[in-house]
Amino acid sequence: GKTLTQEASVKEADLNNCPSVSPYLRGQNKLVFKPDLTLEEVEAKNPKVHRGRYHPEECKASQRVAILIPHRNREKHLLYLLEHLHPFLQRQQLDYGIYVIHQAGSKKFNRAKLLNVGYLEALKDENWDCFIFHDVDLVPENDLNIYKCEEQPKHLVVGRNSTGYRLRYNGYFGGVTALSREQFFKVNGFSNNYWGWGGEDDDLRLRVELHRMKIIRPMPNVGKYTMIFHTRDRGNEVNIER
Ligand code: UD2
Ligand code: MN
Repeated sequence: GKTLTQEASVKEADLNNCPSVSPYLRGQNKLVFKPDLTLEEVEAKNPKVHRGRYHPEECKASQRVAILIPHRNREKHLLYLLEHLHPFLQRQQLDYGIYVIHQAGSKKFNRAKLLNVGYLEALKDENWDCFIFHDVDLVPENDLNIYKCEEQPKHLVVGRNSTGYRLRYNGYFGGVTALSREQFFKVNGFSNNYWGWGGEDDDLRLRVELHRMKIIRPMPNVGKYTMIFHTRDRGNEVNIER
């Protein structure tokens, strides 16, 4: 007879594709951040997540999506983001993995380089189709904001609470972006040379434009985020040479 693994892979292959629009979406959601939230609670609420990964059991997802989060010294923000992001991604019926890329030590922070590292390391696990480059402090408010890649690079943060939900400036490409494996490869990733705050997001936009790609965005009522309040971190001072 068949072994268990053979049986499982046969079943997986037999699954229908997930519908183009997930039946579990809810739209705009009111976010609540509990000050005493613990990692144990987040884990208990997500029994189907294993080592940061999940895939729908009822259907075959169209893309495998890696979420990359640059991180240092933002434990509370990370917890809030994980609490909201896991159910959010599951409602979208995605096959996903969340990677936290931590910068050790106290030298200048380099968000872009961490994300490059994340891209290369994640590809050792799985041939991910799509990468979401995700600030730790931005929580999506609307699950119609789909965490999948498109024909063109996508900027998911049209607006956030602290800027009246308007685009910060023309060409703004910071916060949360979605590029396919090929799109990110084509632009040769981020620059590794931005130490401290700022500039790396505009640099990525220029790379995208130089390769004649066009940035797309969701509708303003969909691309809404709450940025958890913070001041500038020590070790991430403004890069005056940006
Ligand atoms: C803006 C952009 C961000 C990036 C940054 C300039 C938005 C919403 N975000 O964020 O994408 O372009 O400007 O570099 O416009 N981080 C840590 N620990 C630190 C420092 C930074 O984990 O000590 C990570 C964390 O994921 C954080 C991200 O880096 O969200 C960006 O840093 P920020 O939140 O201090 O900068 P902000 O909000 O101006
Ligand atoms: Mn921030």
